[in-house]
Amino acid sequence: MGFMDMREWIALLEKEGELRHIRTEVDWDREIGAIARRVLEKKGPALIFENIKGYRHGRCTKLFTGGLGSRQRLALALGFPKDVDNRELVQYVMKKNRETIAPRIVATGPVKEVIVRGDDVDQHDFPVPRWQYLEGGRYIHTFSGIVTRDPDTRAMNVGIYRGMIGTRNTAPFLLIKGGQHWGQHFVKWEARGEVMPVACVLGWDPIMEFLAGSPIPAGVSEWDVAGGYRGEPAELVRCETVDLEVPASAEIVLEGFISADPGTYEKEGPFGEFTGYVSDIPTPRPTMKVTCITHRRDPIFRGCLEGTLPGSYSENSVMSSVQRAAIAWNILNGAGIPGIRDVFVPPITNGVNIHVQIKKHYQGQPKQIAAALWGNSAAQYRYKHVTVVEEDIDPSSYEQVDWAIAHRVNAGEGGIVIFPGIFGSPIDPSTPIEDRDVARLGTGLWNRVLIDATRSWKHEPRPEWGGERFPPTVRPAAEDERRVGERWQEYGLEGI
Ligand SMILES: Cc1cc2nc3c(=O)[nH]c(=O)nc-3n(C[C@H](O)[C@H](O)[C@H](O)COP(=O)(O)O)c2cc1C
Ligand SMILES: [Mn+2]
Repeated sequence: MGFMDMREWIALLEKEGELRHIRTEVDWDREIGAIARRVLEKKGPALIFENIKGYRHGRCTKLFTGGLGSRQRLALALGFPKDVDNRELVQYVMKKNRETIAPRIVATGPVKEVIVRGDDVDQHDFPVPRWQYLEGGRYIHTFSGIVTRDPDTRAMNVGIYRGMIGTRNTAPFLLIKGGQHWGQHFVKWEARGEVMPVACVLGWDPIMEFLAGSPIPAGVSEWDVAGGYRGEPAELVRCETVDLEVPASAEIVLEGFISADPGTYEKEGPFGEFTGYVSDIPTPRPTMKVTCITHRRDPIFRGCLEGTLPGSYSENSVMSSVQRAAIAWNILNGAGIPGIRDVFVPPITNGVNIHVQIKKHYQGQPKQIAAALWGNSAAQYRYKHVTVVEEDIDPSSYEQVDWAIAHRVNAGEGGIVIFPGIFGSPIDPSTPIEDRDVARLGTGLWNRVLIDATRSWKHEPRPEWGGERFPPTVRPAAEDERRVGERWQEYGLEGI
């Protein structure tokens, strides 16, 4: 299942009643972002803005956002009914993440309808929002697939990394050298004394953002995995000015390069981050120099409002709730851990918290689960708090998980385990600033926590508890529930 391009995806949303056109004039400066926030709060539809102040005419007049802003729309993008359950969707993604179909290179495509080079390049030609009033600029890359190539293997990577308009043809990015795949490429290009070629893809099959926003294993090209999801090769065209390939039916592509010379760095930030907090002061960052822009006729700009708050789930958090669960489950399977029943990532946490449901096979299994997750690079920004429950607890129910935490956790007996000083997110506001110093430490440092909310096997099974290690619950006996159910009307309790 896949879409030819973003227009086909928009057409499906329209048919499903999941899209609104906004034809009233709106300002790219703060107003679009505030509308998008309110629509997320109201669990509303995807939006196309068609009348943006200063962009009534010109190169680009439309902006699309919120396509993956609900679980229902994510299900549609993956070819499922809107009400598919977590486990089914996560298991599909686990399988598809491991399938690859290599892309096909084609001579040309709609993305080449207009080509802009050299002095004609001006990123201000696009209706790029300042999404939030505290942000340091207009964030052109919030939902772009950023393409780079490993100079050794030639494999391409596609990741979502935020970038802001600097000057007409420059864009500083949050480029972290450590865990992120383009960061690993950047280090290799730097070692060669060369600049890193970059292509930024705005708007294509939503599978692109779904894959680019979460870690597919290093060395595996997201273009190949996208082919697996689509069931046919992605059709790519060669870029004009860099040795990279991009989808032939993308809306907009910006080509260029990033130098490791700090003299080329420009200031980036503040930005409203996925945590729901606005990041620190503007910081000098690796900066893309744009050499060429190609786009479709009448292109549609694609961006997202980042940042999750209670009651308002960003596109990232909706995607992460499925993708980060699938990635974790594949890691646990790869580690050979038995008995994994379900994995749930609460969308409000973006995968910083994760709940794993198991059939307990042995004492110490929850610690093995936490160790496997924390030992994987996919844990760079995620899986800070791992909670493990047994099969009688629904991991997607806070109430059930909380009950298990209240009555099955013995913190001093290994129920709470802290793993201090391990690699982690540099953008977590709960981490002291000195532990977020990427320049000094190479990454952020986290104190991770396991909450083992499974019943301890150190407790002796007792005959009076039916051979269990924990006492029976207050639930009535099955036969009593049945009898009462049968006589419900007789009691005069029908309708209750
Ligand atoms: C909307 C959005 C914005 C993101 N911004 C950044 C960012 O600025 N820097 C970063 O390193 N990761 C960012 N991420 C997370 C990366 O996309 C994610 O870690 C992904 O795995 C990167 O691709 P890679 O694994 O191929 O490196 C963002 C994700 C989303 C969905
Ligand atoms: Mn990758």
